Amino acid sequence: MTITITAFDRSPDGGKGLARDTRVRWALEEVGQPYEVRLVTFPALKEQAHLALHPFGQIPTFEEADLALFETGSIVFHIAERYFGLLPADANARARAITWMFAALNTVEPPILELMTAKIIEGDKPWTKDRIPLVADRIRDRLKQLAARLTDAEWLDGAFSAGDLMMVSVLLRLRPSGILNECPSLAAYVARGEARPAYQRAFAAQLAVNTR
Ligand code: GTB
Repeated sequence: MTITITAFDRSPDGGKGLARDTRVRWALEEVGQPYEVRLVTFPALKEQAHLALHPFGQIPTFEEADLALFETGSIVFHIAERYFGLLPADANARARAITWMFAALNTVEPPILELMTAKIIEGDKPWTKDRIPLVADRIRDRLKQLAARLTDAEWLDGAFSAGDLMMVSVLLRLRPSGILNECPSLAAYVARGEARPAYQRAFAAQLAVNTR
């Protein structure tokens, strides 16, 4: 059955891995599942055909046979559950890997998104200059806690899992801010994720779309 995902017709970052189809592409590459991509323009995101798939008018979505999903957490979890390679077989290890997926999305990503919002969407507001350092410090707190748990391990809990895929995906959005490099062990963790052949294939495919 063909898997089809949606991605930006033109990503604002020029296809450098920051848009969220990257994590879905990466998951599919890790489990060795081929997929097709339907490119969507910004206006088309808010049209009925796309809203029927994604109630918030965003990318990415995932379709396979009669299943349609939105939200990268749900999509990556579904891929990890259905195909071999992203979740350990042991039930407890599996539960911990899933916990790291939630931690990435619910605990680490929110302040990172706040920083993006402060810089990009609210960049011209009078409070932005004062707000950015506060948000940046909240991110630094999370990074310190995460680095304390990771120590010098390669991955968060044993072998690479969907938890690492999600955590690396969330953290790499920090690189342009310089905050990631303040924490060398996490910068190295992200670099290990990006060095995986599956990530490289996902990145190259997204870049190709945006440089066509
Ligand atoms: N919670 C949802 C999920 O995880 O799937 C969030 C999905 C989401 O934010 N999608 C964004 C989108 O469709 C694209 S990824 N936005 C259009 C809209 O809301 O109208 C966010 C994103 C976009 C571009 C860059 N970039 O170019 O730097 C970075 C991140």
